[in-house]
Amino acid sequence: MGKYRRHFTVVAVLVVLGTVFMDWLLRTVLYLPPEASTQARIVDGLLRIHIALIAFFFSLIVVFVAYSVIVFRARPGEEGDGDFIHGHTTLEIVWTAVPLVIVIVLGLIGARTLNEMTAPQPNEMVIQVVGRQWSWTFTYPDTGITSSEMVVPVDQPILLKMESPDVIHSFYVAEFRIKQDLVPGRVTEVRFTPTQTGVFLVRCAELCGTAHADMRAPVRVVTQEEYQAWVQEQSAQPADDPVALGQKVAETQGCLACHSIDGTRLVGPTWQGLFGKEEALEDGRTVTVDEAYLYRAIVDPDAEIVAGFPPGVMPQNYGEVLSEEEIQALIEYIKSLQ
Ligand code: HEC
Ligand SMILES: [Cu+2]
Repeated sequence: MGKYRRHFTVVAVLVVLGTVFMDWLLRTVLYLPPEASTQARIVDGLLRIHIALIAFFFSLIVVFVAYSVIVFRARPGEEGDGDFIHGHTTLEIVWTAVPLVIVIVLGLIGARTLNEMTAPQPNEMVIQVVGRQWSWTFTYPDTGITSSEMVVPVDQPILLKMESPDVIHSFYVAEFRIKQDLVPGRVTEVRFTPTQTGVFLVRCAELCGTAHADMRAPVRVVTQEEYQAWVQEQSAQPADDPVALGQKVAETQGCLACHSIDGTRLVGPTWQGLFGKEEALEDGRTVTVDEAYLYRAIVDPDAEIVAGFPPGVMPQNYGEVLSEEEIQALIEYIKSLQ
């Protein structure tokens, strides 16, 4: 060791400098979206610890290798063998114990972070979330409001209870740093407390089929007053206007994720100009679109398949989940889209 002291000192200094540089570099190049929830701050704290450790080990390894290659290289004419070293018990104990301690400590910090993120908060607001192929619906049990966008007051602790009727989806809002799977047959939960007003985006983070990439919904974080105003506005829906009700149902049941109302071809046929049209079917027949056809198309989608569109994609259970009034309202809404 004695004759290498100078080398070790130089290497130690280089490792420290390398760590500081790498830590700075990683924090600069790794783009993180704004922190918009209490959970975001907690997660980013954990991330910072990890980045510092990554910077240290990267620097440790690269500096040792580079220093050895450059300083201890064979000079021209140097033909002899290097020192023969057989094992080093102290070194082996150290490089086993140190990583072990690091992994255990990170595990403990991780567990504490998870606990903090999932801890129940005082006066939580519960929102029921349904994620399906390929849309999101948010229901507020307190007020009975159902919406295709999530609106929440800033600084209000939120508890989401989430369900999926079809396949696995994942609720992910980057600015909140939360991600939680929705698993068919189970209710999964996730908590967050938004700390900034603004519009954020829920994205489905679990590949769930054709229109997975379109499975997005806005989360609007607003002031308490704006939230109250939104609740008023939503509660004052004209329930006796079937077209308005139909539009609402189409938004919240995810119909509009697959059917456009402006002529665009999405996963399913557009609803624009649908009523009264001569529709070509996959089996070669042509039918006139009337109320009875629309009714069948909604409750038993695979009975008649529109030419050029896939069978089995449109959910088969609308006959069970929608009330008769809602189906009639949907038909009125489609009729209004001329
Ligand atoms: C996951 C995608 C998807 C969703 C969600 C969806 N549909 Fe469809 N829909 C389709 C596809 C694909 C077709 C064409 C194949 C067929 O005829 O079944 C279709 C066909 C239809 C048709 C016949 C259209 C035509 O041109 O003749 C109607 C009407 C319809 N859907 C209504 C609805 C209603 C109402 C909802 C919501 C309650 C809904 N759909 C939800 C995919 C979807
Ligand atoms: Cu999904």
